Amino acid sequence: MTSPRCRHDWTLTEVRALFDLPFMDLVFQAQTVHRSAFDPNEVQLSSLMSIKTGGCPEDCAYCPQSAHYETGLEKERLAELDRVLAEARAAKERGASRFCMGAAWKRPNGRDFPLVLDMVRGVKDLGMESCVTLGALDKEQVAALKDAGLDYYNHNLDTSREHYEKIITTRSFQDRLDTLSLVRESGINVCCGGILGLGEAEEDRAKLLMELANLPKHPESVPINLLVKAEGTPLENVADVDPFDFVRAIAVARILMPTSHVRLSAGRGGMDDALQALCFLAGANSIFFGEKLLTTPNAGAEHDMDLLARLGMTTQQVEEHAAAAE
Ligand code: SAM
Ligand code: DTB
Ligand code: SF4
Repeated sequence: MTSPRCRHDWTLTEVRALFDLPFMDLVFQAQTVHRSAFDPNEVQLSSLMSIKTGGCPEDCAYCPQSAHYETGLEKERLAELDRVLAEARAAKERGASRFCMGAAWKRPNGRDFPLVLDMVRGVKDLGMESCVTLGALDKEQVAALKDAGLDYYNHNLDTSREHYEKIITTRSFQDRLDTLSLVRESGINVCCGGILGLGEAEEDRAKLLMELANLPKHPESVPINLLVKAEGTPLENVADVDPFDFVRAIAVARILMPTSHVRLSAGRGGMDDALQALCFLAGANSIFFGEKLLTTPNAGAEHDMDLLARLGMTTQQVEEHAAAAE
């Protein structure tokens, strides 16, 4: 495998031209790039747990956890350390290499934050990679997470800068970039991606992927979520994404960020096996694995293992992983 060149100067015209390619040409190009950096038959498994559910002050129009909408979700306090580590252990036994803990916060508070640091340490002690997503962070919090041994911080840009303000009004696109740059400077790996199906145009998808690829360093992990429509949110009745357009976005992400793990993220529950296989062909090489995402059902773990076996795919072990070198 020769290391592909990572570019950070993509233009919108170039990215749109990729989206405009005939489907077969695009997927072929993406698979070719994929093979230059990765074993095309290997997939990385991350398991998710919501450590603090609901009651979030942000108004993200897609999110069942926002306090702005009546979604019927029961609000919960921060989970106990023992329960978190029991879930992490179970995820490891099922084959997950990374444990991702999500909190419905705008930013972590002083009372709960030290407890999250204990969770990170506990997950590391199990020999798993750790990831958290806690909202905006300041410099001190980033340093404390790094000290605790955090491997990845998830903080999504979600959509284009222009579409962003139609989806979230309680924070700005720039706020997200600011936290991402603190995380990047600290040496913690960046997990950053977006959601398709927010009523965005194809141009917004191109702009989102261009924004990610033109960051000073590509995020090591790029989750591409398909909106899970949640009752009570403003987007509960938004139009479906054409499945081939979803595959196109995966393929473009792969071409733009050749050495990043592109994660086929939320929304797999509504996809059939053939569509998921197409996503792997287009360069996806990571999934969320386990019965639940944060608050909504995921594709079942048993079914996933069966699907991977039918495709002759293997799972990445923690030891094999080295942060993508650029
Ligand atoms: N509150 C923190 C934040 O927003 O950064 C962390 C948790 S938040 C639930 C993590 C990510 O989940 C969001 O950035 C969004 O991309 C994704 N997400 C939330 N609701 C979703 C949904 N209904 N469908 C797909 N992705 C969703
Ligand atoms: C990401 O990009 N997707 C995950 C994770 N990062 C934290 C979350 C998906 C949430 C889907 C809706 C839910 O289950 O609440
Ligand atoms: Fe809160 Fe995160 Fe949901 Fe937005 S996506 S409402 S910040 S939990």
